[in-house]
Amino acid sequence: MTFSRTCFFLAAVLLGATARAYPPAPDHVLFGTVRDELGRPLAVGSAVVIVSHAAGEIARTQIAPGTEVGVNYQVRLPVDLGSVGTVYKPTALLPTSPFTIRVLRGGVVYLPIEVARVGPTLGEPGKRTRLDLTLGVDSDNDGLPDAWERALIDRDTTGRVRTLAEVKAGDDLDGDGLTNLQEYLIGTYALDRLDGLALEVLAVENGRARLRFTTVPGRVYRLRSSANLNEWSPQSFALSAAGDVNQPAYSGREVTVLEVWVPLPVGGTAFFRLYAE
Ligand SMILES: [Ca+2]
Ligand SMILES: [Ca+2]
Repeated sequence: MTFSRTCFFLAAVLLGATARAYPPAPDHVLFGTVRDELGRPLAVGSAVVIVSHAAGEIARTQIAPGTEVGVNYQVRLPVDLGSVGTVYKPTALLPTSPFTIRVLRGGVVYLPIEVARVGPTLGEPGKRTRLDLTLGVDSDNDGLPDAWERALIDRDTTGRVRTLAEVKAGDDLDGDGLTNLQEYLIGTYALDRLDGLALEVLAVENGRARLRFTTVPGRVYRLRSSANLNEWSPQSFALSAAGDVNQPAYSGREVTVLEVWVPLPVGGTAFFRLYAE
């Protein structure tokens, strides 16, 4: 009896050691921004991202504030290295497994246009993959949802664009240096060259530069700075002339002109870039 129990115990240890090391592998993390058909990032708690494959659901997550700026979903997917022929649990994926993602919002299940175009496959264990998701229909398959393209056509009084085919993701219809896809992402009007992403230096006061830019709801704004135009670093800012320089980003809540303050190096030159997502 003692012998039997001892054998069982040893076997369990060996199996356990095997199972921990191989084939289960570190999770693969999928993350990104889920946007509605007009390009607005979905609000926290307004939808659920569901990942599944042929055998059923793998994981789901709520739209949530991300650990990174501009990220509103993150989901961990169990990975199996596939070394023993069967996966260690039914929901585990092989690194090359196809899977699908759906977004449940307001009782409606959406197949994001990025997933409808190309079925994603998982990457390496322990790695992270950014996969931004867009709700809606993209009938001309250019990455821009029909709803956004139709809204642009409806607002155009000049006759420049009349059909979905005439609104191309890579074109710059208003000549402001931003493609239509970029304007969709940052929420600017793609037929007005004055409505784009611009950063103005208003003044230099008390060792700080006063900068100005326009924000729109749902977009997140960040600055980067450089002394030589080659190396760029994240630049925090203050929201008042004497405020602490501790804002790494600003989340737009309305269409407004925002002024921010950044410290300047003594006797040096500084360059700034504005990013929106
Ligand atoms: Ca389209
Ligand atoms: Ca443009």
